[in-house]
Amino acid sequence: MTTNGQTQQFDKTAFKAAVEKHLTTTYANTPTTATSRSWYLAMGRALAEITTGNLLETEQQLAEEKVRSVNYLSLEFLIGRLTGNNLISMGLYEDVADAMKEMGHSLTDLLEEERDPALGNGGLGRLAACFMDSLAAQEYPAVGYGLHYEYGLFRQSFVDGRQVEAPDAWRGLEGYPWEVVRPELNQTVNLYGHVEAYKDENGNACRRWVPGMTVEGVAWDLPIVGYDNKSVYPLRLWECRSPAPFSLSRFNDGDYVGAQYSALEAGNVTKVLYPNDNHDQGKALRLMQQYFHCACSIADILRRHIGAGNKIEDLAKLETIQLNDTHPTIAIPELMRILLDEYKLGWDAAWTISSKTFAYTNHTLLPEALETWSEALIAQMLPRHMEIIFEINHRFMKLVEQTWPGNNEVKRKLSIIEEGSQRMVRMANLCVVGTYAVNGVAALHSELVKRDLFPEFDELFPGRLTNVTNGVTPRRWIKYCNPGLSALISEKVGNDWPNKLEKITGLEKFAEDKAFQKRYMAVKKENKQRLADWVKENMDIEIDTNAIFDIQIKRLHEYKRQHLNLLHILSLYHRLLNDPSFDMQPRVFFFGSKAAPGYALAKDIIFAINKVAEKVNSDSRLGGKLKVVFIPDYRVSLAEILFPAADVSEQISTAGKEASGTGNMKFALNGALTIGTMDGANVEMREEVGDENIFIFGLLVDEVQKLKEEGYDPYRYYHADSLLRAALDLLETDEFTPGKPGQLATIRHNLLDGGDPYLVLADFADYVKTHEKIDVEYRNQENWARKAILNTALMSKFSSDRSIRDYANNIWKLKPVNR
Ligand code: GPV
Repeated sequence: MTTNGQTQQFDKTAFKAAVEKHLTTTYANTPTTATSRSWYLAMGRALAEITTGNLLETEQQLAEEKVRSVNYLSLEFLIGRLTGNNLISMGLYEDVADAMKEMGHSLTDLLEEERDPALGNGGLGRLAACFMDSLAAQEYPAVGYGLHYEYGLFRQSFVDGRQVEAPDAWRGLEGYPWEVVRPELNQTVNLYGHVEAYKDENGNACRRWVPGMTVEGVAWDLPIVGYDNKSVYPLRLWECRSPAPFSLSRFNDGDYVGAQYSALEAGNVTKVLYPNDNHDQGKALRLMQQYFHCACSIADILRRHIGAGNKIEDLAKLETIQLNDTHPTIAIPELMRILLDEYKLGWDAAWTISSKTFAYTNHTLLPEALETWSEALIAQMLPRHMEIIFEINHRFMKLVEQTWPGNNEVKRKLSIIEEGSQRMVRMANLCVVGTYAVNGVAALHSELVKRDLFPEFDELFPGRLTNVTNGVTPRRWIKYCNPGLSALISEKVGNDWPNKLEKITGLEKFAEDKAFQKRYMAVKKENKQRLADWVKENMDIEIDTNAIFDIQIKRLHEYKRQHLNLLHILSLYHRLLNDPSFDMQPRVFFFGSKAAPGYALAKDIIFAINKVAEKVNSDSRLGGKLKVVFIPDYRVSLAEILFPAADVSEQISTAGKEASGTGNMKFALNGALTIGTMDGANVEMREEVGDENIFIFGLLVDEVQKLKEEGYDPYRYYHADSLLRAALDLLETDEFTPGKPGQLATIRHNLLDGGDPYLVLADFADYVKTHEKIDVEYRNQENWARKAILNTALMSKFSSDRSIRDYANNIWKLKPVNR
């Protein structure tokens, strides 16, 4: 029996009985015939009994105490597998491992049965998951609101080197053991129709939405388990259902079958996650998802608020709503609509509440990612919301006129409505106007938000634009994924570092300690072996753990410059084959990345890397010095193997383009050295570890801007640098695609003649030179060990616990509530 956070005491006998009960009654299996999958499911259900109980108790306590909470609205929560992580938070990992062993099963094997819930694309969705973990670990009252997609991010495979997408039915046939449906929290969501004017009982002119269709929102709760405490918060995911025929107009017209048919279509709102990262596609179904998410979430927030006996006027005192990028912006006019049309508040009273309730996080400056929706589309799907947006803008334009009288240029720039052949609603502008705080996600990014994206807004609303530097949860990203390193850290600094990451700084004094260096590097070696074993088993590629493991794992995007990495690999290939004096440490380059299905160049880059890998890995002339491994279907559970195994972390975006990055932090915490540009959070990581312990290269933000103004000429670099020329020209040949020259030429063409906005060739020479430095530094293993240890020791700033405290103290004004 053990005492810990989530259970008063763990009763092993009772737990085993609960597992067996679920095995037989929930999953219709017997202990003798059940597969590992059934055992995993039964174990998950037995554990979820504990967390669901604690979730309900937490919910009730917070409602009774009338405490202030944050509501984190996000279209994506990339939570990854929950079982192993929840066991750690519950303090039950060892106990449950014992219990399952007594039942004849290895816990680690059972954990492999869980399919990743991939309800997000990349950094933005994973950040939301880390933030929920940190809110619960520190007991800041919170509810996460997202969508219960039937299919998460697609599963990726390679066919002849090309990405192929398949649906990701993450729940399987049996359903996900950690989720519980909450039918009493159902919501009804309206769509389409028109707005009508009417007079209320006092003769006041009012307006109301007469919807054309309704759909049902079903709430599914996943438990966010507080580490080492008794709090469990809900991650509430809405599923769209359309159980009844509900095209009201067609139904009333007697078109019964037609009404049913469109109801079926509406039932598809939460079918699938849009697979775009940092890119706005402008599809009507996506707007419907966004509104469905916001309507359900706002209604649920109001249900909780009013249900606990609070007045609507006190909403902003007790609730704050964080918008994770602009994806949930439509929540602003939705709350306004409810306050105006349902609670009958006047505009000013409603606006005061709404604009003090919402805050907004900006995650990108990339123009193609800044969302706009056509007025026509919004007016058709959400007619009353379009009216409210116009009214918000009308009043805002008056403020702009007062501040800059007669200046139409600034009006055009700041307006929520973009004029043009078709008028568009700029969601970011609506967010800045309609919230009390706007933050970027790293110091550099937040400065650029003020300087380049919203300079006039910063003047108009001084203090509204701020920074909260991102972070990652040390529970999943060290303790769970790197048990070897965790044991070593605990031995040196005590075992409370997972929720007090400042403690990890205590490792600094062991950086020079030879014995410690050996043990630290031995852990790294074990982690490299774990990855090598995975690669052998799943891809049948042999790799040597003495090689430098150089890893780039992130979504595929031109701005992240996987093709710069590829050019470096091609340059090494060229030198190994053509320069007898050239020597290098053996290196394995790993990639893990999904391309948006419609992003042709990104898919071409995947194809090129795979083709280069095929050739390089079997080319005996290279003497095993160079290997390339593109891990298929990169996802959170593979990230957990990759981060701990890295020697070198690739963070090579064009300066000014990566808002923060969070993989960079996970690598450094796990003792990889970064090769990176002065971009996003790399800048702050350099501040923490010092210039000697990070490999910085490339143009600075201002140099990028200057070069663009002067006119970037890729051929200048091509003609001046024979190595670059050799690398690029290899892409024209059939070296990697025997008998089919030109198959990789699109990349070369894009970089030389495509007006590459990411200046890949401009950073190539410095990138290569910096990699040569890495090669030299790695040869001295004591030197490398010292730097790696210092990276782990000096990363405490990048705990998402610190990020959440920044939000709580500086933006949300939120206090922890201990259970
Ligand atoms: I906007 N981000 C993302 O993953 N998807 C998006 O659609 C958008 C932003 C990312 C940024 O690219 C990263 O730099 C950042 O670290 C992350 O959001 C979390 O803030």
